[in-house]
Amino acid sequence: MTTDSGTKDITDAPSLDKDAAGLVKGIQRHYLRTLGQHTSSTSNHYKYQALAYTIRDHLMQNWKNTKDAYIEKDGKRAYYLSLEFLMGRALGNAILNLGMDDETADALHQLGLSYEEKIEMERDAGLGNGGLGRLAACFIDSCATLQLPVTGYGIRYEFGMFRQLIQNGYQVEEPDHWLNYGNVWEMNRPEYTQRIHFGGHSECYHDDQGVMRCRWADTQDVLAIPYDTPIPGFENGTVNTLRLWKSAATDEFNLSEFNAGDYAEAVAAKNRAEDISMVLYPNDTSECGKELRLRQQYFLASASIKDVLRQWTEHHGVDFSHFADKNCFQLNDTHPTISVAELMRLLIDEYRLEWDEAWSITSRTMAYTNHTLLPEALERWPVHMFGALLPRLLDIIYEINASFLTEVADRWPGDVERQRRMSIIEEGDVQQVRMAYLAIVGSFSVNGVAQLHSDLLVEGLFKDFHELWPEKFNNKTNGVTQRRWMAWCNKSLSRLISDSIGNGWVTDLAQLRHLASRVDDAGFRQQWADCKRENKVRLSRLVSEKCGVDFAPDAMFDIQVKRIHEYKRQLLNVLHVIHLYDRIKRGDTENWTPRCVLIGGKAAPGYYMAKQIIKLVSNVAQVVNNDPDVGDKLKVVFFPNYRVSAMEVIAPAADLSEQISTAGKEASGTGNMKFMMNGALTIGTLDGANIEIREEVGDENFFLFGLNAEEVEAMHGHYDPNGIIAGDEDFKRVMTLLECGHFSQFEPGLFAEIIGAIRSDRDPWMVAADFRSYLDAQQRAATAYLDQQSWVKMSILNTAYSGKFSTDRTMQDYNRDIWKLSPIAPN
Ligand code: 26Q
Repeated sequence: MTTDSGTKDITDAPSLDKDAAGLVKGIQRHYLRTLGQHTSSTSNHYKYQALAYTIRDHLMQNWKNTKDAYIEKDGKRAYYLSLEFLMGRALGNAILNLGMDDETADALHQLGLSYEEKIEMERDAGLGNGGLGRLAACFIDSCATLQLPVTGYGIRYEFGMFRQLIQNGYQVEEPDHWLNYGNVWEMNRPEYTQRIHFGGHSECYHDDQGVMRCRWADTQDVLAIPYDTPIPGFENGTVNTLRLWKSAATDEFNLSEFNAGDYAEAVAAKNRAEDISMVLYPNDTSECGKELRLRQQYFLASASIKDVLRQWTEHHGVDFSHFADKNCFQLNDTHPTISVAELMRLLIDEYRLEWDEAWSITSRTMAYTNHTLLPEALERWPVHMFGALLPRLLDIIYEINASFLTEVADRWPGDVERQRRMSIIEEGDVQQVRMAYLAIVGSFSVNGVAQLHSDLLVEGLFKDFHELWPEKFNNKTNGVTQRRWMAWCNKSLSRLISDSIGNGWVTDLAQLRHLASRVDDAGFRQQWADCKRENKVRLSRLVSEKCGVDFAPDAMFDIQVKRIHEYKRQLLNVLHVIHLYDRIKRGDTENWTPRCVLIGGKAAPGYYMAKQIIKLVSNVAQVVNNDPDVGDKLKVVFFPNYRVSAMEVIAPAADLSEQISTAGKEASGTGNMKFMMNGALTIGTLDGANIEIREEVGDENFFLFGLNAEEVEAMHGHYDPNGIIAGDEDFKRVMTLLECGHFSQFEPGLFAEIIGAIRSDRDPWMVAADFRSYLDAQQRAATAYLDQQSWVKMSILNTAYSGKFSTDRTMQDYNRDIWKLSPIAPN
């Protein structure tokens, strides 16, 4: 036997040449040696992979140096716990952040390969539904750029967000097997596998000191295997980590398979273990209550917390006295909130801390972000399901609740109604665990994601908790990363901006304000308009390919892309389209502004109304696009399979960004920020971050309409949509077209439910209430677009004043107020 002790260090890899020649060599080497390819005609996919491996090589040393520095400096660390990370593609982002864009283009040119084709070969990592998942991706990007020691923890779903096909105007879901051709960016780390418990029961016993303790016995265990993805910062040598867990059966399952008597049951049990990380739930509200989803949540929480405790005990032993000063978990909505109980369980049952000490640590370590104002979207789990799956955690939650309710009773003696309202356990036919309340009680910080949202939380949903602990509540307005959402996806505009004000904006977005002084420069405006036009041509090509409809690049590109939801009011958008169609048919087209309307987004597979709305958009598009009277005055498409990589083409091409949710319902919105940054004007309500967008850009550069949140609330009980329709000639004509079956020629009654919803005085989204003011705002936008000089000025100002909406700013706010981490540069 020999042991490892040579004269050379295995970790001391030779450095790589970052120039085009070095890249060419790398690509050739990986093509032959890593991928075993020997003909140059093989599919683009291997060429993409060879390039991706070559770029990945350049991240590895930085990744190691970053980890070394974090261990050496032993500073405070934060963990972003999220059931979703909607990463999209990684290659272009890595090239950009390494500062190797020109070299890559050069190398590919030398090899006679098309850059864009290679980029297009990468599958989106669609491990998220929408805003919340994409926010997590932008956050970890910004943390790496700010050199903050933050690790993302999530689930490595075998199937991400479904692929959306449109067949006969209807959404059809197809599984997204994104790992089919392998994933260049992930590194399997089986040595950090964790064991996760389910089922069994909790029992009390006396330990070797005679102390009464509890434990979780007779559990069925599942393995959690980590896969790490590098998260590069922008040109700063930092590479952080996104750690995603895959579930696997334990060896016991494999052994028991040989036991013929139980064979079928053993295989089924193995499947149940491997099911956990099989699929992302494709709904973006928590209506489901499915046991598998609860398993996923606990799986993520337990694996991640155990991983953090493993690292802690490796360096600090079992002394937890400084744990809360050195660690912080940020809970992305209530989805990973079971972490509160899991950390308590591990500290008490495994590390034998006293309850009070464990609680002090836990409640100084957890921070919770809320992403919704809809009361029906607050997560609840039936107590009986919880108890069967996670019995020991339910014990702990009961105990947390008991001491919490004592605190409430001390503060408001005799107020039993308040105790009932605030209890973590909801009483009723079926008892439920209220996850948001567990999150608030267990955290030292609770934040909303835009100022209005945070204000409404403390006035409404969380009012009682705010009265008890006002100091916990705070706002952190969302953002997006300008590296992906400007520097990468809009290269022509980025170049123009950098030529004009320097490239500091890439890491300091507020610098964009220097563009404001350029609006009076006609030459600059022309260049700005040229970039927009180029981006519109690019989108037109995509629309023509995917939808078979021609978008004329000089028309106004009017765009609404986001999940399909009644509260987001894609329906209001359609009503406006029908109104424009009706005007064209009536010849009311003086001073017409040609428009191309694009609507895209996925509906939760079980959300009937959302799917009907997709069908309505498709049918209206069919009629409008094929009517010779309409011609180029109006085009409409439903864009299929909207996702991160589609937005990278859509946002740069938008003229008008539709942010038209019922006021008080959209927590923040982040698509609105991507559009603004790329020079689109917003037509929007006073909802979510729209309010702050308008504050930044000025009301003269924003098309505002609709009731505000207060007016929406006051309208309940007085809302009379039929009266509104009857009093508005335009609205009457639109409803007549809908109701006479003009958009459902061969299927009368197809849109009956949609019509019913618009006409219902209990329509919670009050589509009719905002119809007139929406049409007026649309007319203002159309008129404004006719004056291209002034439109381009407004476009420039939107970009110029988008500086606040960088996740760099958002992360600095989280760090200043919640995490309190020191930046650490790699070794
Ligand atoms: C929960 C339990 C069971 C099944 C599904 C879910 C679930 C999954 C995803 C619940 C909610 C979501 C996603 C919510 C979401 O994306 N919210 C959006 O978050 C953005 C980032 O803060 C905001 O900008 C949006 O306003 C908000 O709608």
